[in-house]
Amino acid sequence: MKYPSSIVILTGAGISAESGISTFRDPDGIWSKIDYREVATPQGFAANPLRVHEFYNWRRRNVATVEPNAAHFALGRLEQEFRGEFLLVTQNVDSLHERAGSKRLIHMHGQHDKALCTACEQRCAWHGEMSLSSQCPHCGSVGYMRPDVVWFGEMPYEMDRIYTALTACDLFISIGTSGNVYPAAGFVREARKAGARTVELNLEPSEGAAHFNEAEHGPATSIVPAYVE
Ligand code: BJW
Repeated sequence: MKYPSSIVILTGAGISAESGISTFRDPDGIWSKIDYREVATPQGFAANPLRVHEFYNWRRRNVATVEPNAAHFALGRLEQEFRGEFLLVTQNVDSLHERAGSKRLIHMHGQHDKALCTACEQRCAWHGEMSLSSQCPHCGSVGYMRPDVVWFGEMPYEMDRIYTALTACDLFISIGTSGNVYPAAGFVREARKAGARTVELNLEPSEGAAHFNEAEHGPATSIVPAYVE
């Protein structure tokens, strides 16, 4: 294989699974126990904001107890050592990539350790519990805070930057994502249109498996370090 000059990597919940964070659509995943319409849509938040706060408070507490794994660290080292263009796009709202050293990183579905004020539309760091009486540190409004995450029906973040990188990359690697959620699930086709080599590293073939030139199947902590190092 020709040495790549520009790499885009997409990650999903599967890369954090071995750190102890649940995926969404695996048999014991979050959506097998909780209706996504109640906790991951603007309509669910409007109907029952307390339920949504409780869900993300639980997720925040859980992430505080886990560590990045060998796959996160392998991507951190790859970014440091790779001499070309590099962009890591994660759908995950946890902070395990940055804790493993990743810097050129986009959280396209937001971050649960950030909050968004729906009154003034400013963002801020948020590490503790969020409740109906949470106050915005910018405008002082009470009761307008929400987790800074992207729910179904909302526009994922930094799409222009992501598509620009996809159309210029010559290697696209998708790691630990089921390929069910758009627009992320369509990135492999964008990268192929741009002439990139496309690689899937996942426990099992994803929904978009047919669009990849190459695939390795197995746990991320084994196949990611083996592939990138
Ligand atoms: C392992 C492993 C191990 C396990 N090692 N692997 C067509 C085009 C555009 C949009 C749509 C469309 N059709 C429908 C839509 C709308 C919708 C959508 O996609 N719906 C589908 C369900 C059909 N999309 C949206 O609404 C998005 N917005 C949008 O489209 O705006 C308009 C727009 C259009 C065009 C261009 C640009 C914009 C927003 C989607 C927001 C998703 N939000 C969530 C919640 C975020 C906050 C939170 O975390 O709570 O994001 S839902 C959830 O799914 C979360 C994830 O990031 C996302 C993806 O899940 P992921 O990461 O793939 O996890 P799993 O569980 O599905 O898969 C895990 C995989 O890992 C599995 O394959 C396992 O095998 C594997 N695995 N253990 C390696 N140890």
